[in-house]
Amino acid sequence: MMRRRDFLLSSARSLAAAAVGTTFLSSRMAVAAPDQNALAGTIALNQLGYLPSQPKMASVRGNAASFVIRSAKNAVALQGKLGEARADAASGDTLRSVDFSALTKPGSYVLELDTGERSDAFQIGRDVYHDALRLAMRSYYGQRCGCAVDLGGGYAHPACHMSAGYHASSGKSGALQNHGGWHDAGDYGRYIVNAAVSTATLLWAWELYQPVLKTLGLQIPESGGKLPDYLAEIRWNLDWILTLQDDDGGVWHKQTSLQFCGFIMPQADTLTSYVIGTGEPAYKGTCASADFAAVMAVAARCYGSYDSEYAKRCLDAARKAWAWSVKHPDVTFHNPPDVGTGEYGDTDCADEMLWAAGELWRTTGDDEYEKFFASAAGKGDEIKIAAPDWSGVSPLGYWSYALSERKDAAGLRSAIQQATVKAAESLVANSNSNGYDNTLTETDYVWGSNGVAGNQALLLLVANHFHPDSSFVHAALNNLHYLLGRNCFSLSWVTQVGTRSFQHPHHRPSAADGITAPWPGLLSGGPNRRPADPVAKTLAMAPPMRMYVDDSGAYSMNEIAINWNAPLVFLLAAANSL
Ligand code: 9MR
Ligand code: ZN
Repeated sequence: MMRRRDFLLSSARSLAAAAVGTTFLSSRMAVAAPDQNALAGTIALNQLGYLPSQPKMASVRGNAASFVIRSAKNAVALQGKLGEARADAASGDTLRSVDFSALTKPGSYVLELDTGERSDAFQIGRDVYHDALRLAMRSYYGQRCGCAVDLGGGYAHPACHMSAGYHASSGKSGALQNHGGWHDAGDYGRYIVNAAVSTATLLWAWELYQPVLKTLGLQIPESGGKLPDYLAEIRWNLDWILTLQDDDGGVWHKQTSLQFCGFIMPQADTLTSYVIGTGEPAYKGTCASADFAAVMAVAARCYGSYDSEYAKRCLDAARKAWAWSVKHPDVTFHNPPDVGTGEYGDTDCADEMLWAAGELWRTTGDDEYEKFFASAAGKGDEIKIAAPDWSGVSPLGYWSYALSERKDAAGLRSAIQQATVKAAESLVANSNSNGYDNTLTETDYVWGSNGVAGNQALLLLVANHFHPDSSFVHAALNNLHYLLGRNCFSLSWVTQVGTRSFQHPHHRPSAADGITAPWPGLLSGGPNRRPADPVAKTLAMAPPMRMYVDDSGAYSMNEIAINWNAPLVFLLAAANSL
């Protein structure tokens, strides 16, 4: 749960950012501080549009007083007044809202203000988010490592990172035959902690929104095989995760090069990809092993009806990783001295253990796991629920326990549900108290704040599962609207989704492929009130939502990552199930 505070960001990382294609970077470096206000328009709404039966709200900066919604034939479909002006602290904007929920007829529309300003066209329809779901999920195929990838449109690369070896910190030496998994983010590293959380989030979406995900076509090499595309794509990552388990059951922390490579295509990165460990016995780490146990326990549930042998393999691996974690409950990971790639450092693995126990119990019903869970869990009011993230996974443990249909001998289910509902209510209150109606508070604008928005939506949707409440669903959808354009930049933070989407992710293939538009379906990390890279640090300090720039060098604001896309897929799966 506790992150290692690594304020000293690896200099290698900064160098990597500086290695962006020279013309591109030098032209950008010639300009002074990037202007984070430059992107703002006047109307901010979900650029894809809205579901017919759900609320439809836009936020407007400036002095408009009334609006009309025009149909594709320019007819007035609805008209009305804007809400009272209110100051929004997160952005510094003064905003009025436009409520056009009364319009339910499917079609293409434009929002027009009495000031003459018009939005881009948006849709009302039941399938408005279907393509976004497909692209956000298909982006994982684009992140595949160790095989050729071809998304079409030139977004392609031959097999990458095939040469692997054991780093001395792993307790082993020599070469290793393994490849696969998903590149973590804009870099080409693969990290068990983050891979496990991301993969489990996607599998959770499968468990809750299966009808929509079962038929989702992803055009991947496995399409047409025995698994639905959704599970086939996820299996690609599970298979690599399995290779990082040692014979004794423990799991190494990560597999990366020693330092980040430059801004080159993956196949051009010939650095050896090392299995990296803690540098001293037992070499594997507790957080990685417990997260591994958790995701493999989830996988055992999801794949059983398609491939019972694979499900058994996942469960056996989960049990072994669990046993190792119980024997080694507090082996934390820090980068060895010669390694400068992402750390995913976490000094407390108790929440990872709780999560693994919850998932293993849900999958198997074995006493051992329930006993551990009951003794590690808070009781009653002590159960604190907040949105999960890569370093804080206790909510996933609690929810897994509470979602199980097994007899609740420990008597915790209702306390977990109540704590979750309480957390959801406070997110709804946040959403009601700011001008863009998202659930973020000012301190939530951290590195990966768009992932926070996604995970808060996930919390709301789980709460809605325990205790159906339309305000939970509305608040979750508000975060989708925020990510797709209802924000202070009127920018969609998903590449190639929406009419004005961000263009310059910190994503090596997008920068190095010679194609102008970035790879599709990727969620930007988003605003970060604590700039932590050389480009971000040139920004003028501003309210937290404004601490963002669409620049591929700004990795603390504009990187993409598998753990941010996963709650987006979850949210889109929910939105497509309404
Ligand atoms: O998402 C991580 C964020 O919470 C941390 O503050 C940040 C700095 O340690 O690292 C982020 O994770 C990065 C990882 O270390 C390497 N791959 C890219 C990830 C996203 O920026
Ligand atoms: Zn690769």
